[in-house]
Amino acid sequence: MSKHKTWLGAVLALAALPLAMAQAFAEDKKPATEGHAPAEVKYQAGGSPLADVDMYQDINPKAPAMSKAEFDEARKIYFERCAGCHGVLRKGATGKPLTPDITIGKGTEYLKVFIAYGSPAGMPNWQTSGEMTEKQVDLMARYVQQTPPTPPEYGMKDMRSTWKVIVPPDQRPKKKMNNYNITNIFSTTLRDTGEVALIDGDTKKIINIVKTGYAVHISRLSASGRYLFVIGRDAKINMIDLWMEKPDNVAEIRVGLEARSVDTSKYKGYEDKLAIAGSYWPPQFVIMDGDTLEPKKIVATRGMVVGTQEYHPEPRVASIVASHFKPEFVVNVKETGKTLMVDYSNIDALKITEIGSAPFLHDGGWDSTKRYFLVAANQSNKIAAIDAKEGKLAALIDVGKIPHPGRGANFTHPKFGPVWATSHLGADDITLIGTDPKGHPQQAWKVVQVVKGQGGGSLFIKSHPKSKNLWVDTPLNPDPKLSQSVAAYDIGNLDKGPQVLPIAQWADLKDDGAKRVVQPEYNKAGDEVWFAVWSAKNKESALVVVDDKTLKLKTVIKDPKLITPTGHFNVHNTQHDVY
Ligand code: DHE
Repeated sequence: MSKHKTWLGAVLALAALPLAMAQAFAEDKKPATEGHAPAEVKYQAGGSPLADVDMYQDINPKAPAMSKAEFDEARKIYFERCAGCHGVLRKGATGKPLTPDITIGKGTEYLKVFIAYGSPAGMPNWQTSGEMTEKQVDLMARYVQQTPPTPPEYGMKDMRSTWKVIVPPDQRPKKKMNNYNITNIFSTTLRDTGEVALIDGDTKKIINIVKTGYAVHISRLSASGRYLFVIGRDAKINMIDLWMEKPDNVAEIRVGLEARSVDTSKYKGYEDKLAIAGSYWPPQFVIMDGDTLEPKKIVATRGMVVGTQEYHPEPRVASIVASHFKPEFVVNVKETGKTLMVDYSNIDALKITEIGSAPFLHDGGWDSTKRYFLVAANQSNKIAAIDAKEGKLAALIDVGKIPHPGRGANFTHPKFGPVWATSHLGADDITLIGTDPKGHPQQAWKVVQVVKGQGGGSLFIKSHPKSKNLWVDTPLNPDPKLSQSVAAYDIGNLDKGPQVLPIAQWADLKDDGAKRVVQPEYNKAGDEVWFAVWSAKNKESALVVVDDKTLKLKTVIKDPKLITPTGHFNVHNTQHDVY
């Protein structure tokens, strides 16, 4: 059934509701998710590891009755399906706030309709899409009227109890013990098995499959390129030593209950000294020892939102990068819209410069000089350019709907000089921003060109200093033709439009299914581009390697162990922030 029809159904059903409820509904026509693309809503509504965590719960006498078993089932569904948009404490993020002061007034019948049929603003139609039963919808309608259960805090004692040094530094190799060209290894996320595949970029052979956290998210490299850090959504960090005969885990820790980001110190004199991870829950970041992961300093990110200066109880830590200009970590806090420049030169007297831009900060990357960090404030449709040298906001730039750059792409535009580019989840725009205030002051921090992409639902864009191409994926576009292909643009002639490569078709997989083509990533030499063809857990997936010069298929990497590959991170390019 189309979204339109389901919405009509909802309106008809609403007509049967008492007048007061319908009025409440009419006043409620501007939900927080207004205008959000279905791709974006689906993307945010990923499962949270908090589903299985014990939480404090009080009883609200005004809320409808629920048995303990019903409450537990509903809580699990909430954290698996709803928390990504509505927030852990239901205070609202991409989705509307769902706190009892709002929901009790609306009542169970109203809420049931909303959950079952969704809204044109982006709330999924959980029942009519078949994803929830009528019984589950009733359960959820009653659940969101209860006081939101609060997950526990997670401090130093908890971290230390999970911290394991598997191979202590003095027992690790003194030199590289393998013959791999480790600078060209790829760390590929195997999302649903909680593992990464380490793949030799030269031979395309799997070196090792390493156990990591749940729904593993990203990999980052230490400044020296020796250690690989992997973080799972369950906030588990694995530290892998690439010098070992067979690279494997040497340390691990759980830094929270839910997380997405990790990085390590890269400033001269601090190489490999410290690591940092940010968590979604609790809202905080932790600085750790760079060769053992021993937790040293935890800093909360709760505080005021930029602009409104209202308190937010759960500002999640999104992207983190290490500055090349100062001994600083650049920590981007989603809900408050603040970038924290965390000076790690003395963590006992920590100095933090707080730079406000716009909510909700998500992902981003350096410009080609690595002085400016460009981060997407995705729900604000803006890119914030942070000047890491001066420690201030260089500019806040309006772009298309829901920018999602990954780390973005840097290249020299034939007319406008150095630019950084982002694609979008909610629009088919590829937006190019001038990044050279000295050489091209007219263009600096301005949108110099918007190139037409294949469609919305894009997550990642990539180029390489040695390449003449710009690659843009569209894995969340509802049209399989787009989600299963990738667009390659000639940087010298962007107006010509892209050459579209049928990557999923080239993978020649034996099963049907989503086969989303996700995240272009270059090899070290910059002459190959790797893509994941991401199928469901029980279906065949692959990595497809394309020749960057000829745009022809080079290799397909298949293995029964390559289950749900998504992101992949080349050691050299990740270590040196090349993109
Ligand atoms: Fe990601 C980066 C959060 C869903 C693949 N993702 C990031 C970053 C954040 C983030 C904050 C930046 C980390 C950094 O740079 O330090 N991602 C989230 C979510 O909150 C979200 C929307 C929902 C969720 O439940 O996690 C989400 N992400 C996804 C996916 O569904 C993707 C496509 C597949 C997967 O593996 O889960 C996905 N995210 C990635 C990848 C990167 C990433 C590959 C790193 C990009 C890069 O080039 O650095």
